[in-house]
Amino acid sequence: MSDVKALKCGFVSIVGRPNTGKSTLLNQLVQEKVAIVSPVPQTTRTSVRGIFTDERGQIVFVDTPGWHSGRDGLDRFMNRTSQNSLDGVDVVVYVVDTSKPVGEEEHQISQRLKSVKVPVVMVLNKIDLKGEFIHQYIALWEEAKGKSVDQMKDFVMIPVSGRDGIQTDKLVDILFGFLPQGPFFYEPDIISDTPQRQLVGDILREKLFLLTREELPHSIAVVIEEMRPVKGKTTRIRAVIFVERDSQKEIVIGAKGQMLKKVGTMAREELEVLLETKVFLELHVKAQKNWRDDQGMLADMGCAFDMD
Ligand SMILES: Nc1nc2c(ncn2[C@@H]2O[C@H](COP(=O)(O)OP(=O)(O)OP(=O)(O)O)[C@@H](O)[C@H]2O)c(=O)[nH]1
Ligand SMILES: [Mg+2]
Repeated sequence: MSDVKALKCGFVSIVGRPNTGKSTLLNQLVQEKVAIVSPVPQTTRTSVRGIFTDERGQIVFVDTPGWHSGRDGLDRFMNRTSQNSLDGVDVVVYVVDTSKPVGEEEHQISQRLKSVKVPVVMVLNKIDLKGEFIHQYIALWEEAKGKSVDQMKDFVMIPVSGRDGIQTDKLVDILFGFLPQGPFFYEPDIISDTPQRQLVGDILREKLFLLTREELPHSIAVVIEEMRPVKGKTTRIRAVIFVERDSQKEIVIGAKGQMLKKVGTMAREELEVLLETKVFLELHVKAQKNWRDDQGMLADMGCAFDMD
């Protein structure tokens, strides 16, 4: 490793509205799946760290839940998590989806971000889809700041495709340019610090999001009740899938249990690679009304407030 004094190390928060590709970008940047991804908005519910290290230094990326307008307990936790991620970071990466027009949520986000004290990098994402609305996002930022982009200090825009890795190396170069000198925060071979139980629950939730449609994903939560090695070669996992209504329970289970079986098979394949053991997966489905406002349940899922 090069001279420690010359290393650049810092924290970079990745924020934006739901579904703009924040988690996909994080996975691309650290070259590993550390955050789950789905076509459904509000996939990410807790902040997830992904750590990039090379001879230049270390970037600790903090992926966050997409900012949205919902108001129940989980929504408030998610939005506050994103808001808190702005504290103490060295750079904010603001990810926008250039294949979609600017919407109301985007106006609120740009208002929140306009006064952050650290450099903001606007990632004009999904450029593989041709970036039809790029100009709207530039105008949005100019409106929020009250001046044109070329008059802005510490503001950079970069078109990127997180999915295809277009210009993501360039983004890393830009970020290193903003980071202070300092020592590593993590050992160089660490890519994520997400607790394994949380990742296992998230992987199950990702499969449920991919296989169920429409509004159902917002009603789904996964709690890992048990996870332990059996005879060294197998991991036994018991998970409870919570939904809000009995009718949703039927959808998750599916005719003759087909849906649940599919979810289990897809999740098990990925979990066996992650845990490097065989996996025995026991899934239960329970209906619990209003779990999104139940502080105890939210705490079990790692979605609890520390205060108030
Ligand atoms: N075409 C294209 N699709 C992308 C790109 N990045 C992400 N996607 C897709 O956009 C959808 C959302 O991606 P996520 O990474 O889950 O988005 P997110 O911003 O983390 O979403 P939340 O966690 O809900 O806030 C998925 O279907 C991705 O495959 C990209 O660069 N190009
Ligand atoms: Mg996400």
